[in-house]
Amino acid sequence: MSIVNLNPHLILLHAPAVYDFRKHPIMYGPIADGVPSTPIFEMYPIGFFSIVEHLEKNGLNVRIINLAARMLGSDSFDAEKMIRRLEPSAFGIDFHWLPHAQGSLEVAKICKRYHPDIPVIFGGFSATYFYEELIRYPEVDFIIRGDSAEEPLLQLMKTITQHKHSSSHSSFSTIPNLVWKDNNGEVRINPFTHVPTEINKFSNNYVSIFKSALKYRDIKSLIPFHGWSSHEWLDYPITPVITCRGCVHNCIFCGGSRNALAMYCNRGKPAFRDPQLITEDIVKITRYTSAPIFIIGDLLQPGEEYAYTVLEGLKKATFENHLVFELFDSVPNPKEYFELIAESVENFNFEISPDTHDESIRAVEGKRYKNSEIEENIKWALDSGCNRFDLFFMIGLPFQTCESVLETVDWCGHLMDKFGKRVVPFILAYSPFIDPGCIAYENPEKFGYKILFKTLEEYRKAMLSPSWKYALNYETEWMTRDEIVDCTYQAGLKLNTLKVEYGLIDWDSFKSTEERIKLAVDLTSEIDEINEINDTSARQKRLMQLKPKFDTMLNSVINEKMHMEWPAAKRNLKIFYLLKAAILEYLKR
Ligand code: B12
Repeated sequence: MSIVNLNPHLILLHAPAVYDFRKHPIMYGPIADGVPSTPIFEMYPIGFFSIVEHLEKNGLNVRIINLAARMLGSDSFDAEKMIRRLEPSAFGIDFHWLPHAQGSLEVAKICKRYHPDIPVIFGGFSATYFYEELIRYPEVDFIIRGDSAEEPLLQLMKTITQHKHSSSHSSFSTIPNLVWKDNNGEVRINPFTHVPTEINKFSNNYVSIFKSALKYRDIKSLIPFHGWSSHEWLDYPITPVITCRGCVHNCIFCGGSRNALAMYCNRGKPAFRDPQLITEDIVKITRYTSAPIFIIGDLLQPGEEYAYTVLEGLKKATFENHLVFELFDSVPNPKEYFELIAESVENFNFEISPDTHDESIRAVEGKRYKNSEIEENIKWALDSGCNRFDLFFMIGLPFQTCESVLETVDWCGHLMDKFGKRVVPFILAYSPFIDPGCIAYENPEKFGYKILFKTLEEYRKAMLSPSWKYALNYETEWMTRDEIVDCTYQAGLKLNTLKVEYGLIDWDSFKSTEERIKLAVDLTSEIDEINEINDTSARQKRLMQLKPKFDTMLNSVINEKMHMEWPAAKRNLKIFYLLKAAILEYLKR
């Protein structure tokens, strides 16, 4: 543990969605109400973990700096000053989620301003989709396309570190999936051939991340989300376990669907990690934390046998962690499945996204299950001992009017009434963007959508809109942007009332959510009025006056974040075991 290498080969930077959000007056609205992060989207891609693991295994030093979380954590944190002091061989910036269009490019500009000779590498889903436009920004040197960047990035980093003192670029042309600029500034697009069909070597291993924290003596920069303080996260370090890359389903609005990934990530079919390895990953994680473990991807996706193998494995282990399972479809044999889960793990929770109560709308979206099947699933899950069953509903669907949305909220009331407090519904709008590459985005007319922005530059600017209404990239034949926003607030108010009625939330929580939604409604009209002002500086001045009010809604608008937290045991992170494992792994090298 003697070396503290302050100049790692690669520094992965995670930008805030908007740079510098602390200075821009923006009402982001409920765009992040369905996820643990704020609308700054401070959570970095989980793929950072497998990138760190793969590169470190191959002798490179990698450090993660979550600039977004550091900036949220402290008003005085100076990202520019921090970047100025860094001296890696390359910077890697994720442009995975489209809302980072403005922030990731601003951070790249800062890297270039202070370090014109250090290469800047982009990667992630949005970088892949918009690669042709992205590579033309002067602050971008390289893009690695695809959902599996580990190996091409390793090859690129080896080439960069070997060529540090030479001007030869020829070896870049053999790196798969790479998009780059040659010495004459010409864009070169290498074949997109690296799409692994097997992902067993990418474990869900968080030890390498803690090893990195030890090495750079910087845990604050690693905090994956809601980094108000590292202590809070240490209390609730929910840990994801990735089961696959790709998906078997084709939900029309999902940028990670089968067709979407075939279209822009060249992925012909999903790759699943072996079920025995999923069990091993989970058991390993339980040694370091007693926090909830979120299994990403429905275990039933590749078939019942896969799910049953994972569960049989878990049955042999003993742990108290709450496991969270996703359902992408209704379970064909719910009684048997939920009973098996109950036999295999002590604490379990579920989530499903029926999106609407209207079965015909759900079918257009690509989800064919019936309400009666959902109710059956909930019943069997709860009867078997499930602690909590979350349901997600969406606004902005084909054929969906605001009336239909409010009927969906009625159905939420029915479910809470029938099943009690363990059933927790959420409602959200597709926001800020319908995912590029998804079926609805690529064939908007077919589904009654109008896509309002197409280029990366339009998205970059959209993120600076004063209110989320103007950032929305779509409207439907059935709802304009105004109606989508208005309906989201109406649905939020109604669901909030039902939640207090059925005892899911307390009075204080009800009141604060109601006040926030009403404030958001008022601010929406005020922003509309301000938008009519022609003089840019007068407009900006008026918006700046509202910024303190906008900032009261950063944490959430229609759903309070704490209601999204899964049940968990106390004293979550077993730091001693984690440190021990990190040190052992460090010594192995
Ligand atoms: C799990 C998941 C989540 C989780 C966890 C996210 C996380 N921390 O990664 C949660 C639920 C929190 C989430 C939130 C959101 N998500 Co999400 N999510 C997924 C999901 C289902 C799986 C992702 C996964 O398994 N990744 C596997 C890991 C191993 O890969 P990876 O993280 O993508 O990283 C690899 C590559 O992308 C690349 N890469 C990534 N970064 C970089 C950087 C560099 C420099 C390089 C070279 C490469 C590189 O290399 C990595 C390793 O190979 C996908 C759908 C899908 N089928 O993929 C949607 C998906 C990625 N999410 C999406 C969206 C829109 C969001 C939200 C913006 C939604 C919202 N409005 O709240 C938020 C953003 C949250 C934030 N940043 O704070 C869209 C993205 C579309 C787009 N182009 O913008 C997707 C495609 C589908 C969807 N609608 O859900 N999400």
